[in-house]
Amino acid sequence: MRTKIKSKGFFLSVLLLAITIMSCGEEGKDSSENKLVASNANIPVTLEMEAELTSPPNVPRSVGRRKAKKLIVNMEVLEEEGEMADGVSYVYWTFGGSVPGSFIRTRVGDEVEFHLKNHPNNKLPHNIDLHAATGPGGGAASSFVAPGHETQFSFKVLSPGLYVYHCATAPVGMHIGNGMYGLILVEPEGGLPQVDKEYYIMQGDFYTSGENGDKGLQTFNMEKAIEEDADYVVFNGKVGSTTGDNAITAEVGDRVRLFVGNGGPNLVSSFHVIGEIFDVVRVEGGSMINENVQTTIIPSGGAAIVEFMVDVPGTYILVDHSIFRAFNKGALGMLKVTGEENKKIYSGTQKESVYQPEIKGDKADMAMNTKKVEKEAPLKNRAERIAAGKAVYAQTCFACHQANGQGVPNAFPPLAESDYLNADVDRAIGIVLNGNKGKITVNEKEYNGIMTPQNLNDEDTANVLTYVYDSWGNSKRDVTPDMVKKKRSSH
Ligand code: HEC
Ligand SMILES: [Cu+2]
Repeated sequence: MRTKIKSKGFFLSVLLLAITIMSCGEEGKDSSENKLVASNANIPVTLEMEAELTSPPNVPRSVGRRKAKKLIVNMEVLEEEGEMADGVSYVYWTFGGSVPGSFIRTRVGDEVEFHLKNHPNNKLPHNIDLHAATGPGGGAASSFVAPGHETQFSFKVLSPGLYVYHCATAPVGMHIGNGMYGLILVEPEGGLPQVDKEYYIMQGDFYTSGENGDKGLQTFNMEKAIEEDADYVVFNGKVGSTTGDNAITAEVGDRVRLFVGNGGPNLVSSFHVIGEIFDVVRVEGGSMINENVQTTIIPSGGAAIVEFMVDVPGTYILVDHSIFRAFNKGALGMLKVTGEENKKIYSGTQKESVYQPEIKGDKADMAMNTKKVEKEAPLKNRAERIAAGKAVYAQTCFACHQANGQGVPNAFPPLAESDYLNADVDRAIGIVLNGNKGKITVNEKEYNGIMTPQNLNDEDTANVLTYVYDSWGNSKRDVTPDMVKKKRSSH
């Protein structure tokens, strides 16, 4: 559609429009949009300035009322080793040293003079395709650059919206899969409405030589990438980029705007913030506005702008609601909101009491039967108890502490080789029985989360802890139902 604008057809339609404004109605929305974009091509630029570039989660200052300018973008490609997850490293290919790459903020009518510099220490040639640019390859054809070289091209920014840029050098999927993507925002004349907080979040999927959690330096795995079998799905390039101390923040009453992109290379994101409703979504980063949205879809190579007011303090979790990606592959971030409670909007737990419905008829028999079975076959030997504990773990603890007890950085502490666990068995029993909140330090890292009571009986509690102590380099000690019973009654 946009190429049409620049063709003769466009001039013809302008001519027609000049002759009769009535024709506008017949040609419909398409032509009025074309007219707008075409007139953006004629916005004059006067001064020149260097673009402010920021790494995630930050964004440059808004354009506000500034006039269109010649905007000079100096972007450096860096191939650098970074951390994918705790103890897992990866050689990222980046625009500007971060994944996603530096955020570029422009307005319609800007004439972007793009300088792409390929650092001499890099090993490969790269280029850039900006979805905000109109022209062959979005700039890719003009920006191919070898290590130790710089290329320059320029483009006129025609259409407002939030756009992805990425490397388009063959094999394209590999360059994108190694982190070569970012966002470029084109604000309309006069800028987007002012908000209190703005952040830059971009999802990406990664395919590594080892499995998720395998330590050490990981390399790109082409077969898994082709199968779309991601080991990591993350926000801002790594597991935990936006959790714990790295969480983005706001205060009660703030209006928050998230510029959310998806670099892919493969997966479509179902972007959701747990505990919030998006007041406004600029769908696919374009001009269409949707309101009161729970989850918005962000295609690979696409973006969305979401906005919401934060009314109640607390931690809001950003996820790809394809939820195993969030809890098992890393697509999880946090927005921490501080300020006054508002009990009218959210009460917190008002009451907690025992719920024990009367069991009648068949169900009662069944319940008694199970009890009988439990009594008839007590698990005496250690191997049996560990096996039973493993099953409890898979049902109850796994979601937070993860399959191999490795936890989730800044969110859920590890149970594997946990100094905290091994130091005090009585305390560990207490945590499983009663939950835990407040700051604790596990293996020199601080956690400040909430573990709820697990509602397990003495037997299951003993078994799961015996399993945990027996696994992943822990101290191998036994936890018996009697120990649990004693702890329970001492409470
Ligand atoms: C909903 C998530 C969640 C579940 C489910 C969960 N935990 Fe936790 N667990 C946590 C959090 C969060 C903490 C840290 C609490 C804090 O910061 O005070 C924690 C802390 C712990 C600790 C102490 C810290 C350490 O790493 O040694 C132990 C032991 C533990 N959990 C065991 C278990 C066991 C066993 C189960 C299953 C029966 C379980 N947890 C289920 C979230 C969870
Ligand atoms: Cu590249």
